[in-house]
Parts: sequence; structure tokens; C-alpha cells
Amino acid sequence: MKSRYCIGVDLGGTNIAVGLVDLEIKSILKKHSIRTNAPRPCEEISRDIINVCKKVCRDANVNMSDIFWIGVATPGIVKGDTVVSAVNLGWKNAPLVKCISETAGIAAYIANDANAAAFAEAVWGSGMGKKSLIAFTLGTGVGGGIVLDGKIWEGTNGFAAELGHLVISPNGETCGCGKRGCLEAYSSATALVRETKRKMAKHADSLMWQVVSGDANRVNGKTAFAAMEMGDGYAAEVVDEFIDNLALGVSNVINIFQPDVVCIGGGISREGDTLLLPLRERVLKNTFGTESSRTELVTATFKNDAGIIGAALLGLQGVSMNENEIIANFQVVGNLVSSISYGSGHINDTKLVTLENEETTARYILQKINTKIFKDPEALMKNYVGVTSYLKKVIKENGGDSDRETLSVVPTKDGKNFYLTPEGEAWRLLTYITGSASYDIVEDPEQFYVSAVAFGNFQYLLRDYPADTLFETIKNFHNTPDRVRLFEEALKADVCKRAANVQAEIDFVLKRREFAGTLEREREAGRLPLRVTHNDTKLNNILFDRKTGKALCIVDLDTIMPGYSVTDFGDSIRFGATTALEDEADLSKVNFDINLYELYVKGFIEGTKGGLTECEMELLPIGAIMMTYECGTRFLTDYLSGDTYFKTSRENHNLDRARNQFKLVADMEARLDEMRAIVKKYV
Ligand code: ADP
Ligand code: GN1
Ligand code: MG
Repeated sequence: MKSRYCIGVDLGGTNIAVGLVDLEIKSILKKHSIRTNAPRPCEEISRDIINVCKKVCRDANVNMSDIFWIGVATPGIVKGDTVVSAVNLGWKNAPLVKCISETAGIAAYIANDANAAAFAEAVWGSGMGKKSLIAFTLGTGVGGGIVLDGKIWEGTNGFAAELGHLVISPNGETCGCGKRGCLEAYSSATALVRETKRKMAKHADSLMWQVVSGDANRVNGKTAFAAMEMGDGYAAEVVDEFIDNLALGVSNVINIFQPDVVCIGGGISREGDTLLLPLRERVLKNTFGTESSRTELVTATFKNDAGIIGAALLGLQGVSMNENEIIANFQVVGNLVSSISYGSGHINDTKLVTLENEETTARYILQKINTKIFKDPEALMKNYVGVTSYLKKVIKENGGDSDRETLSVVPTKDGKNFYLTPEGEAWRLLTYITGSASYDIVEDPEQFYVSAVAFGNFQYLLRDYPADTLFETIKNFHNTPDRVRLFEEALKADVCKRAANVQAEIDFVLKRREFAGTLEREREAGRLPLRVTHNDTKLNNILFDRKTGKALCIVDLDTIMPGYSVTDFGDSIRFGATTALEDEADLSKVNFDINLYELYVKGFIEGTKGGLTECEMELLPIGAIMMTYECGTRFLTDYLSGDTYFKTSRENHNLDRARNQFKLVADMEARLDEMRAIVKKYV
């Protein structure tokens, strides 16, 4: 069973603890820790982390290549894939996910340590099977974590869940953060020690003195609880006040979130029922809810290993409780043992899921179709199945492997090709093409040539496919003048008031209005035929064989529609014939790569096997500029509209993408003659 292992890393200011976790038996198989020696750069610490990961794998006799992912719980503020700041480690905007995943060649996830601990509780602890859990950790400070619908809530900037800084007493005790009256100044172990000492100072006869053998330096979080147990009234007052304050914080949180579970962890939670029972009673008085629907208030299941376990489970973030139920509607066997976000598509939600039973392990691609964009998933899936069954036949006739060279749609138990939830979500399941990988940037020129042959061949294989049976999933998808029209509408509406920041980019689009109509004019003049085309031919929509590097399978068939061969060509160029990723923001790194362009021209013409007309070949360079211009315009449109179409993961993401594409447009315009000459060479 390959899929059962992952690694959790509890990265602290002092130690790095690494654990190999078995998802199946829900436990840590091997642990090892080393000193952090902070501050040190993220790259360096990541390298050490990977070395310890390798060690725990060796110790457990598990192959590193069998590790599904590595999760890291880190101190500091985490937003997405970045540690925004971690004072203890000396980090600012550290790209921790990138460092870990690139060094290890394995997917990586990160979260703030308190959030990771909450996540451990939510998934395998007191929140198991529930939808929401909020954790308070009572230690030196008061930490917090909020898990909603299977996901950690980071807030818009990563600063969320600072439960210790809820103000429970204006003008109260001074908190470490500089404010006054924070929960942390009352409910941390530090605050409890302070109050214990204060009380003792006033009452020499308190049994608390006995507990610490007369030495105030020996006071800790347990002192008051122990003396109360012995019948000391002063100690009981300390504990009572402590619980009162904690109840205030907990009640506030419950009244806002009404989560399924609130869990109290950290050293003080070890007092168990002595803490919990009176706390429950007070919280009950302060919160809303009916008898049968109250938040459960519990102490934490995990003690020392919460960091490692929480980190290890991060790959399960977002596995909605009903993913299981969704899978159960398809014709598959086994239980869902893992689900990880997969690929870098901008449109659908894609998960690589693993199902297992005693005999088999099987992987699938589970996708939630973006029905905001694809309004008729039934028609879309008809295209999918129509084209893939056709291709399977052709591939078999040509002696190919029809299971690996095209997608296979798994039917639902009632024979449909997708599952529609009662809420209207549309899910499809595809068999996972094992041993495959897709790339966001050309890693080796040969790869780009191979992709060109594959996309050309795709068009060739579908040359006789009945185009009139295809449903148009997005109207005017590559109608560039229409894209410019939509851009102008967004500009006029300017809903986010962003237009003023991007005048240069706006001018860039508008200056090329006339150019935008070139391909449409060619079609009207009868020089550009409509064919069955893919319409989204970027490099990451093709799967390569990891071992041989051969092109295996074209994916993402959502936009198979009648279109132009030159736009399929052009879309590949805009994404692949460049020196940087599509969203590289440093434009000095973004250059049109004419050598890659040439390789693609050669491969595409070969792949289409003489199927292109003379006029189409002549228009290939224009197709490249057009698609780059159109895509940049679409990104800018989305930026102006408030990022509602393409997925984004950072501020100005769509703007960066637009600028990147426009840089390429300018490069290509300057080299149009060379681009044309290259095509002539291969005609
Ligand atoms: P989107 O429309 O969001 O781009 P895709 O259908 O392209 O979604 O899927 C996202 C990514 O998932 C692809 O780029 C590819 O890397 C991967 N992928 C999709 N289908 C499969 C499959 N059957 N086997 C392996 N990987 C796949
Ligand atoms: C989208 O789905 P994905 O990520 O493969 C988009 C393409 C854009 C591309 C830009 C249906 O492709 O048209 O060219 O992003 N797909 C759709 O990277 O709009
Ligand atoms: Mg895609």
C-alpha cells in the first residue's frame, strides 16, 4: 500500500521534530528530532528537515518515494505557501512550501503550529467526523486554531485565530502584546502562576506555600490546583477566577462561531475534569444554543505529538466530509484514504484521491467542475465522453494503449458520467494516469517539441470527429474581439476601482483593438477553417510519462469545441515558449524564447501530418500573438472584475499574469518576421 505514509514536521525555534505517520493505522511509526539552530535561512532549514525525513523513512524501512506529502507546522504567521514572518526563525516571507517540495520532490503543506495542533484535533482527535473545531492552547501564552469545514481558517492575511488576544477586560492586566486585558493575560499558564503568587503573597497561611515547600520560585500551573485539592480556600479562589476568565473567552468564541467542538489543550488542560466541569457550567450560562445543538466542550486528545500529527495531516485539508459520500456514488471499490489538491489548473477543483481495500489500491482524479463557468455540466460531460470514446477506438486501431493515452471517465452507480449533488455541485471522476506528470514550465526543450507533436496529433486524430455533435461549453471562447468587448465592459464598470492603477496595461489592450479582429476576418474571408480543437493547449494540460518523458495523454477536455488550429498552436506558444512561469511578476525574467517556438512549429506541423492548409500555416505566428494578447486581456479583465474567474493565490495575481503575457506579446511583435521565416522553413 503506497498511499498510507506521510511525514509531519514540528518545526520549533529550538527543535525540529519529524514523524513518519501511517494514515491507515493512524499513528506515528518513527520519530526523530534535531536542533533548529535558528535563525537560519529557509533553504538551509528545509534541507535539514528533508535529511531527517529521509532518516525516519530509512529507520521505518519505507521508501521516500512512497511518501505522499510532507506537512510542516511552523511558528509565525502563515498565509498559503509562505511563512509571512517567524521571529524565532528569523524569517520574512519565507517560501517554505517551495523549499520543502523542491528539495524533496514531494508535495508539501504548511500551517502555523497552533493551527496545525487544532487540525490534529479536528481530524483525528475530539473533532473527528465533525465539521468544525476551535482549539485553545493554554501554555506560556494562549494559542488558538480555527478549523471550519475541514480547513484551517487563516484569515485574509494569516493572522486569524489569535484567540489569546480577545480582550476580556478593558484596562485589565497588561498582555505581552502591549495591549491590556487580553485572554492571554488571564488564561495562560504564565498568568495562572502570576495570580498564584499574588494570592500567596497576601496569605502566608495558604496551603499553596506547602505545595511549593515554602519556595515561591517553585510555583507553576499546577500549584493552585494541587492546594485546592488539599482543601485550601485561597487556592480555590485562584482556580475559580482562572476558570471564570477562561469561560469568558470560550463563550465569546462559541457565540460567534457555534462550532461543533471547542477543545482546550496545553499543559493546564491536564487538570481534566477539575477544569472542564466548572468551565462547561459557566460557558453554558453565557452562550446561546438549544439542548440538542450545543458546542461540545472538551480537553485535547493529543498532548506532545499534536504538532507532528497536525502537520502530517495537512495534506487532508479541505477533504470535505462529504468527499467520501461523493465517491460512494461512483462505480469504484474501496475507502477513501487520502485526497490531495492536484495540478495547477485555474478553473476546476482537482483532487488526487486514493481508494483502498484489503486487495487493491486505486487512484483517481476527482474534479468539481466549475459550474459558475461551465453552466451545463451535462452537455460538457457528453463532449468529454463522446471525444474520449472516439479517441479510445482510434488509439486501439493504431495499436496504442487506450487506458493511458486518453482519459477514462468513471461512471456513477446509476450510469451517469458525472454526479450532481443535491446542492447542485457537479463532480466527475477520471482514472488517474499513473506514472504521469504535467509541467508548468518547459524543463527541457525536447519536452516542448514532444508536446507540439502530441497537440498536433490530437487535432489530427479528431479530424473526422463530427463537430456538430459538440456542445459549445463557452460561447465565443477564442473570439478575441469579443474578449476585448468584455474587457471594455469590465473597464467601464470598474467594480473594484482598480482601473486607475493599470492605465498602461489598459492602453496596451486598446491599442490592439484592430489587430484583435485578424483571425475573425480571415475566417469570414473563408481562409481559416473551423476544426475540432482543444482550445486550452497549455503545457500543463498534457501528461508526460515520468520515466520516458514521452507525451502520454492530453487532458482538460472542457473546451473541446469547433475552433481554429492556429489558436491551439498559439495557446501552447504563449504558455510554453517563454523563459518564465505564466505568473512570473519580475518581467525582466519573462522573455519570448524563439528556439522553443521553432521546436514547437516543427513538432506541431509534424503532429498534424500535413493537415494544415497553407493559409493556416501562414497564420501560425499571428495565432501565437493573438492567444497571448487574448489571454493577457482575459487576465486583466478578471483583475478589473475582482478576480472572479481564474483562481488566484496572491494579491494582484491576475495583474501579474496579464503583464507577463503582454511582455511576451511585445517580444513577439518585435520578432514577427523571424517567427514567419521559421514557419516557412518547416512548410
Ligand atoms: P483545470 O481545468 O482546472 O485546469 P484539469 O482538468 O486541467 O483542470 O486538471 C488539472 C490537472 O490535473 C492537470 O493539469 C493535470 O496535471 C492533472 N490531471 C488531470 N486529469 C488527470 C488524470 N486523469 N491523470 C493524471 N493527472 C491528471
Ligand atoms: C485556464 O483550466 P486551465 O487552467 O487549464 C483557462 C484557459 C486559459 C488558462 C490560462 C476554461 O486553463 O482558457 O488560457 O487558464 N480555461 C478556461 O492559464 O477558461
Ligand atoms: Mg487544465
